[in-house]
Amino acid sequence: MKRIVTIQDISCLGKCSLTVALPIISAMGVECAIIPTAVLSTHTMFKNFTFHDLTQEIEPIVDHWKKEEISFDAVYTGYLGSFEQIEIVSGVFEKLKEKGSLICVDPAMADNGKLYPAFDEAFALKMAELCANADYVLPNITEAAFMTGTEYKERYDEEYVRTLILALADKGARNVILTGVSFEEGKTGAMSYSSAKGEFSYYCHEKLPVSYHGTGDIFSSAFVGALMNGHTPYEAVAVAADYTAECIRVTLGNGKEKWYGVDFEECIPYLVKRMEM
Ligand code: PXL
Repeated sequence: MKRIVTIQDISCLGKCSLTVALPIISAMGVECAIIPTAVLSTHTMFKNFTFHDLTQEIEPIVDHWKKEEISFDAVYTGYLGSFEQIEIVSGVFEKLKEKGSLICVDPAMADNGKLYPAFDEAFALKMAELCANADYVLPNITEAAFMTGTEYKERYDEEYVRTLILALADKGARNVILTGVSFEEGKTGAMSYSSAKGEFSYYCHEKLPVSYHGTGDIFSSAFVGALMNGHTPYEAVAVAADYTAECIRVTLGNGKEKWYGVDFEECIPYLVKRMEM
């Protein structure tokens, strides 16, 4: 069985970060070790959330694993809370990276043209440094714009998207998967770029009329799970995109608030079937 480790916070309620990565990756038949970077009562879109930092735990956990000679097929990072955590995680990549292990970075820090409440532009540039060491980076357009100092555009063409991706690839990321890329009404998808091949590819599907919180985490978790199941990067993007869209479709019918997150649990049977296609 493949084994990965994901490094991100536990938002105890609100369906994002570790509470989605762990069940999704496990359901895909991949062992999912975790390094929780902080414990919050909810994600930061709720008011009055509690926060307990676990930065000091990260290195001792990794050092223990090194002594036990544990290895990982992938290291996948999501929401990180501070400059210090990014620095530490960058060192963790060095410690845990072995021949063939993949580094996947989701710079979960912004959406819809805005940084999440805890972050500023300097933080985005620091996150870009972490992305430079990654095999796969999985930003949305807002995150890619902040990390490359590019103007965020709500309406754009293919040239804008390619420029954004190339700017990230130039910083060192080996593969860029830009999510939420839409060129026509009613459709959305992900534009991927491989630096080694110098090739772009685009996977698109139906765009549903609502966007829910936490769907970036769902996409990245399913992408990592599909890669670990031997899918090509293009197929892994397709699995992740179709699963995310299915989660949104199901949640729409359930009448939930959009900041709460999607009912990804209901779609796990779909994900498992979709992986076999
Ligand atoms: O879904 C990304 C995410 C993860 N973790 C925390 C968050 C968010 C987005 O707001 O606040 C704590």
